[in-house]
Amino acid sequence: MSSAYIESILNKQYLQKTFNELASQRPRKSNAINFTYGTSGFRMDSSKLDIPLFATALITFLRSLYCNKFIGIMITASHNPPQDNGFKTIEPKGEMLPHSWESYVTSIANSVYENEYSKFETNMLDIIDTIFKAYPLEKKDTSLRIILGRDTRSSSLPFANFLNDFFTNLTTLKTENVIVLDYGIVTTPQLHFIVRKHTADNIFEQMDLTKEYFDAFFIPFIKLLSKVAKLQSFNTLLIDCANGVGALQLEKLLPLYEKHSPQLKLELINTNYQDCSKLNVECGADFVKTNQKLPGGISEEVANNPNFLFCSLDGDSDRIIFYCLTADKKFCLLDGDKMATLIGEFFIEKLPAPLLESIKLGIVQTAYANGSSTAYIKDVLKLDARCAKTGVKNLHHDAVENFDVGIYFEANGHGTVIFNDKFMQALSKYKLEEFEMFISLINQAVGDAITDLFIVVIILLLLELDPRDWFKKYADLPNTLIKCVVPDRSEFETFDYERQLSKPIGLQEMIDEIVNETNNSDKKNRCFVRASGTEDVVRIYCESSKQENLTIITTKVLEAIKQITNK
Ligand code: NG1
Ligand code: ZN
Repeated sequence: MSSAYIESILNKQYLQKTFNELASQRPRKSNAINFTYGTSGFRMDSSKLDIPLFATALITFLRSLYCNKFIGIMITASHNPPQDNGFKTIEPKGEMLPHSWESYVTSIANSVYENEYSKFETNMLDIIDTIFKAYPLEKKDTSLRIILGRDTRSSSLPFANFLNDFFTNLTTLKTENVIVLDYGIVTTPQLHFIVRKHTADNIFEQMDLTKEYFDAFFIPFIKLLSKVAKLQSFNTLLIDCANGVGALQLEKLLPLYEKHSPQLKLELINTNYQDCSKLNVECGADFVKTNQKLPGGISEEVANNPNFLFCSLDGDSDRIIFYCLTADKKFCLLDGDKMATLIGEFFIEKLPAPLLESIKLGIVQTAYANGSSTAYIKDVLKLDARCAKTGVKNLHHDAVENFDVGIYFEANGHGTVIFNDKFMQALSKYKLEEFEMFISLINQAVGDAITDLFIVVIILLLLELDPRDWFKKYADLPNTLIKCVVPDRSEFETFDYERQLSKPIGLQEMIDEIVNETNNSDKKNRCFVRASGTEDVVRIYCESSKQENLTIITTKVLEAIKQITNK
């Protein structure tokens, strides 16, 4: 396939017309936005997303023709505020867009400003040409296969409608070769599952795959729950749904769950997904992790009830954070680091020693993992702990490349476990029926709040572990994560898995000095700065064994950033 072929099946008039309509509403180059397709796609205030939407649509069109398979687009801005939105594409097997294509989609979005509108067509075709020079393919029996999904935001439906129209009108391919399936409001992990399923089973029409998704993970969950003799430490799990899609999906699941008369009660709060202005507001995984306090919607009586374990999902249900209160009302955060270590511990406890010795089991974290968790993994669990760049895509790759069983989690609660054939073959030699069932709870394709919920609950119940004892496994170092607005965040370049800055020149040396000045004998001060991929800010993370050091360090680092960026 070549760009000439693509050109021959493009409805260029429609493309140009659509583009002109969008571009005419945009500011000219002088006050243009520099769009970046990061690890979580495009994400920003929904009013600015028209060009990124166009770019995402076009790259998805090209990618689908190139792969000749289904490609998904998820419309969501995850934990961001209600006015934001975003898009990311999902590959045929459920993965994220390959890195090189991320730069193509970024170029398409930014080409809008680099050229007069009249030159648009040539420029677009140049980009398409570059892509197909890098990825030549001879086949011509192509078809366009797209799957759409969205979260509950008010801007998500108009974006989905645009995409439906766009794909239907963009090509001169025969209608039977253009398949656009719109799955409506789904969680991000559900859409990954759906795309994967269409690819694996060669399904060409829309089916009830959200039911299949639930069956795949929910049935083993129910079976494992029935093996728990008696609930010991908590009897109710209160799920904060962030007023998002998790509420809609779990409300469907709850009646099925209750039919099994389980001992463990599941209760949902913050379920008002119909009111888009409430999404992630004073609730949800990000709110709880950042503020280290209970979300809105929990009564005093429930908060004080020792039989409750709590958890919060984020806006598109791919992250989850657990928490509980001690008898003296201390808030205990059970975040991604705590989940990764819990799962590691469960594997160590349940797998026979010879099997454990024959495989590589390890944990992948990011620079944001608390230093105490990393020390616990290495010193207590005696597992390999690796650091990857922010974004689950990076953790996933690292886990696949380095481990037979790779547990990966970002501190914010986004992660899962992957295992390879070597592990599955080794496991099959032992008759570990319960453990095999446990394995089937895991959504290996992507971090998934709902399946992570099942995993954690089952581990706690099977290990008879009180959530407060889980919390006590190690004590987090005091830490803080703040944002800083800078003139141009693209000036911040990092190395060493984002733990150090190479640019702006001189800033890393200043940070090192600030960190060393206040270091205690334990040398546990740590501070790093990196540009966010999802917000127009840089993030400053700092941890220390002494709480009072945090303000001292971050205040000085903020001053250093100001000094350097205002030069
Ligand atoms: P950025 O904005 O690049 O820091 C945030 C989270 C990531 C990841 C992405 C995608 C932190 C510090 N960063 O990325 O972990 O979840 O959003 O949602 O939590
Ligand atoms: Zn999310």
